[in-house]
Amino acid sequence: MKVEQVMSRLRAKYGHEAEYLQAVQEVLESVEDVYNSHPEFEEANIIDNLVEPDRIFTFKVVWHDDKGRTQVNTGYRVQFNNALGPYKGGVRFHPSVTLSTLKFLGFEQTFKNALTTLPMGGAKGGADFSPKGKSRSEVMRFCQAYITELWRHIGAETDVPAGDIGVAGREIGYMYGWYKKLARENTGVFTGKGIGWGGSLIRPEATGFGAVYFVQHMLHLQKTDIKDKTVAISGFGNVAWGAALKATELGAKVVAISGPDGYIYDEQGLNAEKIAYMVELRDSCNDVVAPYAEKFAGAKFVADKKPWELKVDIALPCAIQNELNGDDAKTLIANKALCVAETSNMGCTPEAINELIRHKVMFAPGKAVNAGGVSVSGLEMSQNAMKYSWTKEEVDQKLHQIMSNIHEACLKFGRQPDGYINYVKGANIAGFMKVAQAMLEQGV
Ligand code: 2IT
Repeated sequence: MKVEQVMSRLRAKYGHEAEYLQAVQEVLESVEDVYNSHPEFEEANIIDNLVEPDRIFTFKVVWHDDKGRTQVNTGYRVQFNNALGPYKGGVRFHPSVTLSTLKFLGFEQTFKNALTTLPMGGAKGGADFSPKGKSRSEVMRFCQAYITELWRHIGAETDVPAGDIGVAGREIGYMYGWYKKLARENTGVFTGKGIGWGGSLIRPEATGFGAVYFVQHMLHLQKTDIKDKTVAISGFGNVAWGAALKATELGAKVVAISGPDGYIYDEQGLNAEKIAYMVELRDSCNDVVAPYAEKFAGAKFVADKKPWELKVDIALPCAIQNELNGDDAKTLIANKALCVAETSNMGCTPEAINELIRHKVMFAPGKAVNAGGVSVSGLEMSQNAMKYSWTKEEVDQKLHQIMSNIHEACLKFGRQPDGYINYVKGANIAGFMKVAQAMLEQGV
């Protein structure tokens, strides 16, 4: 396999799908050598088989807004690969969603889910719907219209959706409620469900908690700790919330959060009250962080900028793909940042990743760092199958163990001759080998 040949074939077919091509290229570059040392992979043409999604559903989502007007959006589900288990992955409602977005996310999810070691394949869904400014009943009608189209293609043993940007507990509730009416069954077909009706404890916190546990492993390996470190977080959604909560609990000082309108610099650091306010802002559905600076003295709002210009020890991109670019990476390096952990999926551009690795900054990719979310989704599926639930402590302990195993897998495949850990290589090779081996064993 030659990366350039595969990429030029994909570019000819999918030249307009920039995010998908970016995600595939990163993985292929990481695995090229290992793949080529396994002639049986090449013989079975695993690469061509693995870069194409198994199937894609695209559909029109028609719903009525509060004024009674008909609204039309485009909905998708990309079932990428089920070599390791039922298709599994979140649903994103955001105006930027295209097929390219969901193909990149489904591709990444396949390897991320492999890293968790739980039996889950990879998928992703969503729609170009903007929840911003929508009323509760508009969101409900949209979720119902989305599921009216999708319900036949999902199921507890087939494809298990969950949340992502714009989809949290409320939306999962509406989608699950509608699915039940249509399918006339009550199974664990979604994860991220409410605690009272099949959800798992710790699921809302899991992505952020898992990311901070992973960062702790990275820091401990370099004989340091998150305590007393300054942290910049982007975003103020579910993932940013979990990360802020755990980092603060472990004694770090979270000095920044951000939104589409700009970022907040809070020199004193977040605390429980401020984190609770951040959730209030999110739930308001206005998509702005600026009001934080009006509420808390000493906090500053910087319009239309990202928090990567701040001097911090740790940067956690927690918002969306390609939110940290090459120039941001250069600024962080100049400011002597210790660690950048991608908590959003593909949060850093290839230029940013190259800069960070070239300067030997600790850097880990989303599919390792943010795997805690889907891991607890996997644990929610286990609990649903058992018709039983674990305590908070039990789930948290399992999450700890999974993040520690993922870190070990990254070390195994990512340690460079000079001792630097290339977590991108480590995560990509570990995830890829597992999926490729399963595909080979199951035949075509
Ligand atoms: O990107 C992700 O891993 C998620 N949005 C969570 C997926 C899941 O199935 O819990």
